[in-house]
Amino acid sequence: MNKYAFTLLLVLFSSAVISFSLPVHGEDGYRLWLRYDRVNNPVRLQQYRTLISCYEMGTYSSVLSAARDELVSGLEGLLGRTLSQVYPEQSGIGERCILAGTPASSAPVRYLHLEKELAAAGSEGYIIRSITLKGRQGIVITANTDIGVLYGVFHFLRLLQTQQSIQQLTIQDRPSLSYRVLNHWDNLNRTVERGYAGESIWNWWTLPAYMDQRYKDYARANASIGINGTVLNNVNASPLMLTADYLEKAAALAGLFRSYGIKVYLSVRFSAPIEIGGLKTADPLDPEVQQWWRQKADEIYRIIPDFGGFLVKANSEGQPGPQNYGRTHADGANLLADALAPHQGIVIWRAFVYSETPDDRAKQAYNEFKPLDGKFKANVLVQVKNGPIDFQPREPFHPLFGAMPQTPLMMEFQLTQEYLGFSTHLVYLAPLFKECLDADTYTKGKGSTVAATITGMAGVANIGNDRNWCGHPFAQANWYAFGRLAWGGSAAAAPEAASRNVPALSSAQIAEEWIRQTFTNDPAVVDTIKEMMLASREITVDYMTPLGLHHIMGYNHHYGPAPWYDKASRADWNPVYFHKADMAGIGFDRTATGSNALEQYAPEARRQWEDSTTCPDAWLLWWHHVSWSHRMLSGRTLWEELCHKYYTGVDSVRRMQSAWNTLRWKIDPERWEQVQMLLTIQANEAVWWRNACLLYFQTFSRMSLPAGGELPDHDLKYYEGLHFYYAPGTGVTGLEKN
Ligand code: GCW
Repeated sequence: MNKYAFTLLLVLFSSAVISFSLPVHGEDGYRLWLRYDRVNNPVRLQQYRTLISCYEMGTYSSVLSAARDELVSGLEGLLGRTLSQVYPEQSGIGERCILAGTPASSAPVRYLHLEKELAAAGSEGYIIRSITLKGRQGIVITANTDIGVLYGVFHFLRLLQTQQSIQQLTIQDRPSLSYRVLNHWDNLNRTVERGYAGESIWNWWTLPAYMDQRYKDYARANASIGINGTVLNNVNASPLMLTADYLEKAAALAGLFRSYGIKVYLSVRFSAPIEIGGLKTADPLDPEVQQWWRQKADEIYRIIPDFGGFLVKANSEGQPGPQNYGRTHADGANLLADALAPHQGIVIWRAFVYSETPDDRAKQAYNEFKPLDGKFKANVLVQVKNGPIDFQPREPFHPLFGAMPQTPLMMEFQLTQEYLGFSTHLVYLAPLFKECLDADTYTKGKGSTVAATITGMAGVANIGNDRNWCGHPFAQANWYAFGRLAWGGSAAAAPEAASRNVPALSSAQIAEEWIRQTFTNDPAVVDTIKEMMLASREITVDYMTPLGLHHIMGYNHHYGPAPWYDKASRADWNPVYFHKADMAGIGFDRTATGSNALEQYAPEARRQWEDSTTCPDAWLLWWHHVSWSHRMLSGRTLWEELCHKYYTGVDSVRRMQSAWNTLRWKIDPERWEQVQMLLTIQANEAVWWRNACLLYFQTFSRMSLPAGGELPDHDLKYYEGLHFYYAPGTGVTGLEKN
């Protein structure tokens, strides 16, 4: 073989190797918002390359080595070149180095004397600064703790990923809430209650020996947005979770997550002492039961020394609880709190309770919990859903916020879109979260926002083992937004936030950050996507549950519209219970003439809703039963407005489709195509919601659909007759009908 033929062969061979070693999945969404592709803006790239040429780390702990790995892989990807590690002398740094560490772990950081700034950073905050030390320029990322350094590293990488200037940095940040926790509703058989992104990411079968790469990437993603806790299993909990075998598995995850500042928590079943402990009772006042929980807690802390604590759903939707023994929620929570207290663990006790009584379901949690304020042990937090019913597309804030001043409260938001189109609808939830967090409870006078009444935030996870984690490429944004809002969504949140020197994050800012990191920094594309995202929640409200309607979806699986449904065994599981449509009108009267749920709010809060002639249209049917010809604030009659909303909702989804179509060649083909297909589903389902709901409500209003509007392509009977086998998220066998 001559020299040229040999060279040719070599070239062919190496290109074959290169093409085989390219990632099999193009842009498949797996990397979430941590893509670290080379910066494609030449001016920025130049700046970054000029300012960064090496790095120095404080002496390693496992957290600092996670920080170093992230910093190096992130910077090398973004800058497109390798960085050298420099080992600094006592008081110096390498030229153009990133210096990361705490004063305790790094001599040059100590030499900078940032004590004053660090005093304000708390135990999780950080400082990022441009510095000059002995004539050498660099950037320092420092904190009081190793985890603060890791958070700082992620912040720094975000600056580069979103192509911000890194000249003259003077950043100081810290979280506004102490507990920022994901709640997985994952079962031990890997089904996920209300999960629409495949199976559970926890492979309980192969744990603890096999540690999937996903577990680490999950931890990285969470740490990058400041999430510091995860509840691994469903609140409808299996008692098996507390057996030695499963605790081993949880311990393996905890061991990995520890390097990312994430504590593991477990949901527990209140009757576990009976089911796995062989006791006759789970009565919280029984000494044997108390001892059983104490021993269980000791056992857990022996293998998970930094275990976070327990999350409990008790006496709710059939779950056992203290009331089975005539005891209160406080008795139940305190039982577990006492067991965890010696280990600094906490109990997160859910307030999502309602029973089969004639009383308005919206009032029950408040009635149950408000009198218990002051009765909980110090390590109990009460976790309250954002609204008084159940994660609907729009609800007023829960009346418990601000009503239990002696009890720390956790906010519970739902990231998984149980009631907002599963993972086939594009719905960006930050505006829903912000609407609640920014609402004024007036419980301590004007400006007592919901955010100011909480100590932590829980998000019901939307994560599964789908390649892109969340099913819909845009559902990732809800995970991202949850973390960012728990970190910095409320300037006013107590008490640490007072020392944050940055304003509260807005939905738009969070969307922009996410788009730039996840899709592209091209400003025109960012704007188009951002506009879609910001409008999407209101659009969904319009085509699903406008004007304060709620809970009118399919029974059990909660898929699609079923406002007619009235066959559930309990009244308050039926859509008809919630909309109360009749010949006279529609809506739930929760004023003094009705259930008077209004009285659970402070007078100033009440005032905005209590009069049907001044109540904002968006909330009207939540609070009032009004006639079909009621005059809305918009000037239309109720029936006209209802039609208008449903029709506008559909039109707006179609506008989202057109907007997306303009991005055909501007983002990667894989995700473009996925979203395009999903938007088609969303558009079809919006039409379905509109037609089914309007045809049904029309049987009461007896008024006509808008002249010239699209006519329903089926009659009401057809919509009523639809049923769905294998709708995801219920864990049912497929034979059950809706
Ligand atoms: O929204 C309802 C869901 C249930 C869920 C319950 C809860 C985990 O339909 O699937 O159960 O809320 O929050 O406990």
